[in-house]
Amino acid sequence: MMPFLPRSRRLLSIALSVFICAVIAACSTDIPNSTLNPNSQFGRDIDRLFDWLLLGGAIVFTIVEVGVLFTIILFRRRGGKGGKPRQVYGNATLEITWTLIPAAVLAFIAVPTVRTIFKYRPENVPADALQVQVIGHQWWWEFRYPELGVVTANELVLPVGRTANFALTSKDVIHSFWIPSMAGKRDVIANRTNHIYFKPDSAYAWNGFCAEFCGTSHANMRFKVFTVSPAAFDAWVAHQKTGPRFGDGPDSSVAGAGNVGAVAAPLTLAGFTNGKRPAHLVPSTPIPKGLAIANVTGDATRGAQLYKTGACIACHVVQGVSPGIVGPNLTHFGSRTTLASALYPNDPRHLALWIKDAPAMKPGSLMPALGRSARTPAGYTDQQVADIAAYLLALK
Ligand code: HEC
Ligand SMILES: [Cu+2]
Repeated sequence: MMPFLPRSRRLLSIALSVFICAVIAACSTDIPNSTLNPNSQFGRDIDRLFDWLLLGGAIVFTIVEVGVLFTIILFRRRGGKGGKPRQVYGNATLEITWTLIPAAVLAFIAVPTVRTIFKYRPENVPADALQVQVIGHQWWWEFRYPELGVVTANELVLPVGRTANFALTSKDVIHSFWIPSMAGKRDVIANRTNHIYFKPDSAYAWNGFCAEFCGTSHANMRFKVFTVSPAAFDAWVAHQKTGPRFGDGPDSSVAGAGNVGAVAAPLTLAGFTNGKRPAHLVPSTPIPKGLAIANVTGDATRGAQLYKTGACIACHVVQGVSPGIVGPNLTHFGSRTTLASALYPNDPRHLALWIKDAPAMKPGSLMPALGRSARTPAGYTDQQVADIAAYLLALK
């Protein structure tokens, strides 16, 4: 039998393994959700502040620890000599010193911090910035580009090299807008407009989050950010400004693509086709237990009819079709890569399950269950749900 390692060796080997794990983790390059991998000047400025504070903290920590260890060792109780140590009360010099040192440390922290805060005041936004309105809802994000006449949800598209200036408000409770790899967080509050702006400096796709607890599905309130070339952005805007493409162009040929057994739809956004999308873009939320739908193929033409005559029109906008005011704009829903604020991939199966029972797919969701089940016997049949899903996916 192997002899047990002595205690000190065991502790050393644990410390070493932790250290090695940390070093290996630091080598990872695909870290899309990290503030330590900034992709805008604002993000880099915050990151530099963090580096300085970490360095300063490390220096203070080292000085204090050395002092503590020194005192412990030098003034330890030695064998034979017993009794109380000498008691010292009140030492003005010491007290003034240990007040002044932290004050100096705070000043050292405050100067660069306040300077960075002021650098990014709303007044300093460049005149040519792209204006984007962000409206937080329980539990999804509405994005409006007022100058461009574009409204979308849960997927933000931004041009590289141009400052995007966000005006943030909420329809209900307090949320917080956060794209870790771009900039800091900013609260999203009703009856108030907060601002944040930054200039993305590389083309890629990123994850965004709600960073303020806002209710049951707070953790499910995510979004995607696509930073694309100015030309790709212009093309995206031109496309968004058109009405839904269903029935008036080649895209209507995808009508038959609505098999709810299918897992992946051939989606494209800014060049991120399914095959090429980085892993962090594809949501991996499991389908809740007990939720199922028959393996049927949806028909988009029938779906269009059902949509136009159904409850959907009260809550959703499809430009020229329905004027709803509660839920996300669905005009170009088929060109989005994700569903339900980036919780699921946008494919026929997930979409059909969503329409069938949204509150099961997303706890607390304010979209009611619309498919037939024991709870909702008057709901749409699985075939009807698949038809509606095929219609929405055809809205490129
Ligand atoms: C009572 C209002 C209401 C009705 C009726 C309703 N929805 Fe919704 N819908 C919502 C809300 C609110 C959300 C956002 C839910 C969330 O993400 O938490 C939503 C989300 C969605 C989404 C996801 C959008 C996205 O950007 O990811 C789709 C798709 C959708 N609804 C389709 C439908 C269809 C199809 C119908 C009709 C069969 C329908 N909805 C009926 C309120 C409604
Ligand atoms: Cu939120």
